[in-house]
Amino acid sequence: MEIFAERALLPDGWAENVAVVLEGSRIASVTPGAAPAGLRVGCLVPGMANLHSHAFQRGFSGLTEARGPGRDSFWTWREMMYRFALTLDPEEAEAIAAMAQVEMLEAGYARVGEFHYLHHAPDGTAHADPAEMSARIFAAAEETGIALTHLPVFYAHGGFGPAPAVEGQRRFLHGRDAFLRLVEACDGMRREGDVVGYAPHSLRAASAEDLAVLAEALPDRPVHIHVAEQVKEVDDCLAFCGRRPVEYLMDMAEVGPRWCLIHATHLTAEEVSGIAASGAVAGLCPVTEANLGDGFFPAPDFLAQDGRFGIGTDSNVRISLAEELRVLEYGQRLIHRERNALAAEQGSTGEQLFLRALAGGAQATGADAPQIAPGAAADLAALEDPLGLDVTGPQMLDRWIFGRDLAVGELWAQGRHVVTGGRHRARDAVAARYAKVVNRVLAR
Ligand code: NGQ
Ligand code: ZN
Repeated sequence: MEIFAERALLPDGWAENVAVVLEGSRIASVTPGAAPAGLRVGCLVPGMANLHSHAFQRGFSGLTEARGPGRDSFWTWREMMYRFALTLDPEEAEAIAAMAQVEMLEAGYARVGEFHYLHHAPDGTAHADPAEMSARIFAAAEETGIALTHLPVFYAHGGFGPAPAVEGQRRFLHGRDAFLRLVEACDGMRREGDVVGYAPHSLRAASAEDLAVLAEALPDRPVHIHVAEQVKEVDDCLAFCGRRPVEYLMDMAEVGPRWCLIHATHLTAEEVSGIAASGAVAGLCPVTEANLGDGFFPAPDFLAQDGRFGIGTDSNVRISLAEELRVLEYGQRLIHRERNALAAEQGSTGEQLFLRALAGGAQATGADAPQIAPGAAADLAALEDPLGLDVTGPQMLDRWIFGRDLAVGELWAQGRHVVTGGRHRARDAVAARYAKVVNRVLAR
């Protein structure tokens, strides 16, 4: 297929009137200054990887915003989340995942890192096929066309100590051997371009010994872990081992570029430097972190040390790439009472945030370098400006993230042209099935 972009973000900067030819899952050629031919788009940029999602949580988006009897927190939200998680059957989980993926593609994400821990049947026993729930995530990806980095989650304990898991966690649990078999089964489900990593859920759910055994058995894969999201988690870790979560993790594991530290909200200056120097990616989920009352990631210090970050939609309470980047920047503006707080150098804040999140997202999900260049994967998003204002490429990104009017019009994931005119090609069917499923779940 041939695309004609009025402007495109190429590896060495913006170019105009760019012809981009796709062949299968790859970009065959890129020609700036070309004559119009093929599908005309406004502003072509590489498709982003969403590095952290729990797809099933889309199913209760906006439905945990009523205050309970006491003071609500991350932990009271988690109780509600567990109640929802405990009822879903495989078909329902697939329907909800498909809805989330449709919205991700429409938001400009070409790939999702699915941090998947809803493994077993509602009663906690393994399905006849123990990899059934992972297969449902792959099936949703097959339907929606999103590129998948599947991250089966290792979850063995209920807290530091280790403390035993509670009833509400029964669908998440594995011994190490069964978990390794799950990873192997997932390897067999990959389509071209898909990646399988793994994810010890958190330092609460996986011990130092678990981490060491898994690292030995599963080298050379993306490794994701939730860490230091809540103050209580920091306090519990200190009580357990005298060290803070990130400090403890960096001491016991060889945290490097294959690692993605999800949230990493509560950090000392040493921990900020440690993550930045390790080359690991900080997996920031600003919208969910705001929704759950996590706190602020120390982004200015981290970015000043060339720390790498990517964006995740996590709870999927909202699925909007532009909003994630906006909330990330606005949090820092509010704290520091300044503007353009996260731009490392002069120039467009939107462009700088977008490019850094693009690189970090690809690194964390084990994807190819995201670039509009011959031979690269055809992960592409086109931003359309209905007003046709005469502005530069960086201004297009700024208007998309902070302003108004612009939206993702077209999206290709691994060459699959799944979003046209701002809508996913399967949106209607996926949304109708989703609504039916969620109504059924809410009626229980
Ligand atoms: C999760 N979500 O695994 O879905 C977690 C909550 C936990 C976020 N941290 C559960 N946002 O951390 O124990
Ligand atoms: Zn998470």
